[in-house]
Amino acid sequence: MSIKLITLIVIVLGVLALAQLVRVYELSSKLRNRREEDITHRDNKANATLMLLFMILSYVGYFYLIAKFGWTGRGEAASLEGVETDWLLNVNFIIINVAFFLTNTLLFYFSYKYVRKPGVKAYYYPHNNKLEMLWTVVPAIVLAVIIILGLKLWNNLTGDSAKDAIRIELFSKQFDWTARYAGENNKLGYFDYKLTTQQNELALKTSATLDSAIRLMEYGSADGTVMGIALLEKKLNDPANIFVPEDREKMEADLDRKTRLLRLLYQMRSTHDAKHDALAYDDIIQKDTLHLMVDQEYEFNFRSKDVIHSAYFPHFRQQINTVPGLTTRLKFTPTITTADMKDRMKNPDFNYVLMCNKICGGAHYKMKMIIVVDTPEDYKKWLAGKSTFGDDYLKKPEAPVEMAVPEAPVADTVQQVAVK
Ligand SMILES: [Cu+2]
Repeated sequence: MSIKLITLIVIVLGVLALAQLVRVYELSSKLRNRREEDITHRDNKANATLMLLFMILSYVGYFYLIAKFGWTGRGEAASLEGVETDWLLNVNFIIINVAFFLTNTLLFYFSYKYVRKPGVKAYYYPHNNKLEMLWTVVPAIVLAVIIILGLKLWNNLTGDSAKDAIRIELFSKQFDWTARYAGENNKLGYFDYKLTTQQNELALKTSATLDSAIRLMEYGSADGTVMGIALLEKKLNDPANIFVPEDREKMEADLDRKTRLLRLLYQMRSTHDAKHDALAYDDIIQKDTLHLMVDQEYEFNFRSKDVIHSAYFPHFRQQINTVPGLTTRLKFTPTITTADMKDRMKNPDFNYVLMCNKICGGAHYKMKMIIVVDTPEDYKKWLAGKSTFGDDYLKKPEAPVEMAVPEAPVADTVQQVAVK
């Protein structure tokens, strides 16, 4: 505290002293009968030397940081695709470095060399077509090469994955990740956001989840957090209930919304093919930790429930946005197990990680998932004990809260609308 205060006082006094110095300088100039805008050759030379000194110091700092943190500070890439990404990044870094040293050396050295000298008039040199051509064409070619290489790599990363690639969906929401392994058939089950319920957070589409969602809209949830259409209608139509107009409006809007949703659910149910149920039932849903097998290609499908997030795998050199209403895709093959990487980095606490790289809300910083890259044996051992979505969901399907149903049979009328 006191040190902070003293530092502050010293800074304030320093600024005041500087201001006084400038004032003294101005006064002394006046005494020597010099105008303020007159600049002496000595001033110019001092500035020129400072320019050169600035260049040298910044270069020294640059090389010092590279020596301390490495060429880019990225460490070793832990996936096949990451090695390619690193190669392209290095190409970019080399180009940037060449441009950086060329332009800065010219800028600062020329400021030093061509300092204004007494009696020498500046050479008038307004235009040179050859030079213009040179610094237009060369950067254009370099940029074109970088862009073409980048597009090629990007198309490879987001393009079709190998036939034997394992498919995993990464579901993002504020503020966590959920992984869904495609299970034995290696096909991810279908989903529709309208089927989102407490026990079906990922909104997977099966006959059972469709029925549950329909029952939820009709009869409400067992714990009473969702009011069903039947109860809403009964409440609104009961002459014994007297509502404030705002409350009635709110309830009517809720009823309207739920009736529309129910109609859509019935439509979905009527076109649903029960053959697709199996695709979802064998999916394995995992939170917190994502286990991957070393030297195995993975295809990741990304989904977002709320806002745009960004799935960032720094060690595998991959990143892609997750967008509500749009599935994005990325593939990579991890090449170094977690245990190996701990050895190589000499850090027993090291872990691969998936992070959100888009400021997506208050707890954005917490949105991450540990990734464990296993040997095939360990991976199979880990996977063996996992229950599937079907196991979990069908064992305790969401309660059809039929006891809460009042006598108004809404479902029939809605079904008729759906059929029309
Ligand atoms: Cu996020």
